[in-house]
Amino acid sequence: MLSSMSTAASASPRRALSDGDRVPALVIGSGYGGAVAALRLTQAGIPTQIVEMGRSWDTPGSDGQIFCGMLNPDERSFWLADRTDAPVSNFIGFNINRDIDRYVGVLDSERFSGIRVYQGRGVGGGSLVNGGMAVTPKRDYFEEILPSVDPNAMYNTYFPRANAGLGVNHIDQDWFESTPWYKFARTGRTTAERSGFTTTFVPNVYDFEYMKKEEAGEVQASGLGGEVIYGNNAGKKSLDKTYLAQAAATGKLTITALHQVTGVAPASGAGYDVTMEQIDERGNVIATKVVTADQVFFAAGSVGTSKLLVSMKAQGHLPNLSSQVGEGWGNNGNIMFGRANHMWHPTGSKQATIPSMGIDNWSDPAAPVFAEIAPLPAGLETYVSLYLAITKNPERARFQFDSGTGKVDLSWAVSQNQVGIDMTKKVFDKINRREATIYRTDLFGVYKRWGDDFTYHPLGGCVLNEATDNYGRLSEYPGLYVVDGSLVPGNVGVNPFVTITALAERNMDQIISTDLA
Ligand code: FAE
Repeated sequence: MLSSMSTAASASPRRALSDGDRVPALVIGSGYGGAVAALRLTQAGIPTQIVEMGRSWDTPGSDGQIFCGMLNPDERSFWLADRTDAPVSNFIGFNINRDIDRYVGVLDSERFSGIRVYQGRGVGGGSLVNGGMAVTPKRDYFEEILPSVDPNAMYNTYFPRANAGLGVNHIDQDWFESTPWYKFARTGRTTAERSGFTTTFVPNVYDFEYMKKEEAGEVQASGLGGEVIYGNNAGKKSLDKTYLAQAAATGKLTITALHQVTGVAPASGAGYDVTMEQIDERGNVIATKVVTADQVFFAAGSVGTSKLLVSMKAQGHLPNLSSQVGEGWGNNGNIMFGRANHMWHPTGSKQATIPSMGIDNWSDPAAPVFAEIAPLPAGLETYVSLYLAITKNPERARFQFDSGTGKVDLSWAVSQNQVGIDMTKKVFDKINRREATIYRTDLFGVYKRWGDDFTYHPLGGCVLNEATDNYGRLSEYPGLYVVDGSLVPGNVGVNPFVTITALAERNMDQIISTDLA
């Protein structure tokens, strides 16, 4: 278990990998799965190389800040895009996106034919851009989705280990009740409870004690300064400050940033050849390298890992991979939407960017919904209650290689979200009837009620005990492992990173003690 949290961002790359290098362990991606793998491998004494396509977010820009805020996005906001692509794209008839220079920004909205998938890019992966909501899933649902995993081991050992390693903390409830910064959450709670729904506080990796100091004006404002999806300049325990910093402290980790892995294939002799493209900060390929690794850990996220494996299988580089590779992808039932409150129910011109409360209707079989009461930190009173609903949407999709384009697409269609919308409506139609309020139709386009064409929570594509063995091994290829969100079968009922972290802890325990001892 991690003993202490380093506050120094000491997870910087020490050297870039060179063409022709031979290494013991290579981890593709530096999000939750990759950070856990790197820490446990380095602690076991194994020199470990992380290869990450995004940049290392440790150097300030010309404004003295590492990240840009949500109300003034610049090139640092989006991954190689000419225009921002904010999830809440419109307001009262206006598109609020703006043109930016193409740059290796921190948030990607990767477009497939039927869905946009938001992902973090950089050393720390999704932890750099997410809301920090750190939720352990309900045990009965976890047992339902992953029946091959021993729940006692998860709930007694690995979830507690993940929570400690991530630095999860709880909001001071007295402060929550009094601060103007959570007025939006209290309004969301009042209206939910008046319709008979249950609300719950949600733990977070944002340091709530730091946030109190922000309110007092004692420290730099971040969660109270309009920062989250394009990065937090302070306050958040992202992976570069927790797992990755601990791994770097062993002296056995190197991180090669701005390198995108494009291929993995058996090497002549032992191990695997990992092909990667080095890019500059404008996305131009400046070198192609091949590094040979004894062990390769796929931690490129649900989308990144699935795309790589599906294309390697289809192109004949890893032909024996299971036919389950690419299957079982879901969007965690994500639906975003807003309600228009009456003027006597303001949500506040001051809004913390970090969510702290959810509406928990998961146990209702007719409307299994866990809805985060989300902030809309516009800097002015909007009377909008915004929500990100996680629904028990059973729809799944697959990743498929298109030999014509050489690319991998995802078969998800927008219509597959209808079941999630129907579940959401059962809860929020009731609230609207009770409050005599309506849904906003101006936040996700022009007269568009539901943010149903994107997800924050891609899951699956390489499901545990289906595409891999019960510990993430790609058994057809000894030495290849999957450790990220692609192992989770499409839906986990809550925000996913605690589950991804805990599963990675469990699997790495097994892999290190049996395969690498
Ligand atoms: P991830 O963190 O995505 O890491 C994958 C890494 O691999 C990334 O750094 C990629 O740049 C890198 N990569 C990809 N392909 C390649 C390649 N070919 N070569 C080299 N590197 C590559 O994966 N979850 C919560 O639990 N609570 C929240 O409050 C929450 N809020 C969110 C808000 C936003 C805006 C977003 C986008 C996500 C949010 N999530 C939240 C989801 C969470 O961040 C996500 O489930 C995890 O980050 C997934 O972890 P993985 O390790 O699977």
